[in-house]
Amino acid sequence: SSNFQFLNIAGGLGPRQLKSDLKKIEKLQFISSQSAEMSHLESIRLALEAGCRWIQLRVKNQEEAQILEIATAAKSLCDSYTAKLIINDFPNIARSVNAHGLHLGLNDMPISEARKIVGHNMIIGGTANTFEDILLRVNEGADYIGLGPFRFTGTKQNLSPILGLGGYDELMQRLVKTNIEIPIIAIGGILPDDIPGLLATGLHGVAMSSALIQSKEPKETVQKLDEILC
Ligand code: 3NM
Repeated sequence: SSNFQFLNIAGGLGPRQLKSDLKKIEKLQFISSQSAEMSHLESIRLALEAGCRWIQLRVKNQEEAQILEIATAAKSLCDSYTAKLIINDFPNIARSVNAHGLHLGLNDMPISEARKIVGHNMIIGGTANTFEDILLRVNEGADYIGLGPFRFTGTKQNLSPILGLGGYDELMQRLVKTNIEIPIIAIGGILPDDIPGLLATGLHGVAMSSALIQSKEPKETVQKLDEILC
């Protein structure tokens, strides 16, 4: 691809660096959601306009054909902002629209299975709530972990037990005692003011939906988040 050529001319990067560049995990992730006021695509446009460059399309309770349609539109929207698009739950859709990544929940197919569908260059993230979930995801070949929920949120149904700051602290401390290195993203009811405390536990970044959608000044919010997360 042209990306490959550019990187080689510019930096003479080898395959290892090239792969890690393709699989770079951003520190701020936006999760799409739908409400009476806003469609998934509108929420994605809001996040992109605000400056977010990592978007997860998370559509629940719709037919796969319909999700494919939304994903196709989301991909061209994200491309026009040079943002990464991650598709929740559907490896075949992630592959069809040539998304940057796939995210799988606790009850979805194993990451190792999904890997056969999407190939080795696609980012795959996995949800976790416990230390055992994290280890399973790592063993299956996840590229990042979404660990949550931080606090109660109405955005996700069937929420796992709430971790709170203490929960992250404990899990991150257990993780440093292993030789596992994987980016961990906190998720679930996170507000901008929570982030410094979360980062102090050793997390890589955060995923947010409602805090961004409900922000009165999304652009200022993302600017502030980027400053905290850099
Ligand atoms: N997963 P908001 S919490 C998609 O705990 C998702 O695994 C969660 O949206 C988990 O920022 C969540 O509005 C919702 O709470 C994130």
